[in-house]
Amino acid sequence: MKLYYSPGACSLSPHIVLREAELEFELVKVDMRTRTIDGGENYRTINPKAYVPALELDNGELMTEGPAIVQYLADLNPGANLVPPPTDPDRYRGQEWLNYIASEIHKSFGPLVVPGGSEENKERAIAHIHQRMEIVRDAVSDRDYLVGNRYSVADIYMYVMLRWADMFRMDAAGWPEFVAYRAPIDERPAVDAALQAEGLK
Ligand SMILES: N[C@@H](CCC(=O)N[C@@H](CS)C(=O)NCC(=O)O)C(=O)O
Repeated sequence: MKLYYSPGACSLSPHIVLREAELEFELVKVDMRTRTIDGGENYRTINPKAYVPALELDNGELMTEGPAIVQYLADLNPGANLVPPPTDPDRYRGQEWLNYIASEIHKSFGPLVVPGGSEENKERAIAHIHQRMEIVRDAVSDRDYLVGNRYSVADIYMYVMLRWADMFRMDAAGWPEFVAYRAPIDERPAVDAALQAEGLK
């Protein structure tokens, strides 16, 4: 398998999952400015959506959308326990979180990265992200992880969002509940290896 990624982007989430699940993979870096990969190939010809992450399966098919990719990868190695099995209600609670993080948090960062965005729009986006993150903060205030109190792909996705909150110096990054929630994830060897491989450490 090949993971198309950009350092520190949301593709870090499937990258960590690949390592947690001990799967074999190759990393392919996408230059998001030129939308090319090493060697100059146009990324749009590989992924018409032109964004990361994208996962090329061993049969050549392409899978996109982070929440789908992480669940697929987790299912490839059930022994890694990164998603509950089908019919377990916690599997769908995990999907609830993945969807919440994708649509309510991840996409809300948009105004912060739009070139030339106004300060007013950025402040509004930050206030909105804080409001959405409060829901997650409250969920982890009396537990270690989001689903069934065991580390899962939802935590990995949220971890990437917390790294972004930190990068944009948002207050949420310092909320004690998030500091406590994030600390053991920071310590995981798979997380460390992914950060090193993306040149983030
Ligand atoms: N819906 C996609 C969104 C992916 C996405 O927003 N990727 C960002 C990096 S975190 C990106 O490549 N942005 C460049 C662009 O949208 O053109 C997913 O959940 O995988």
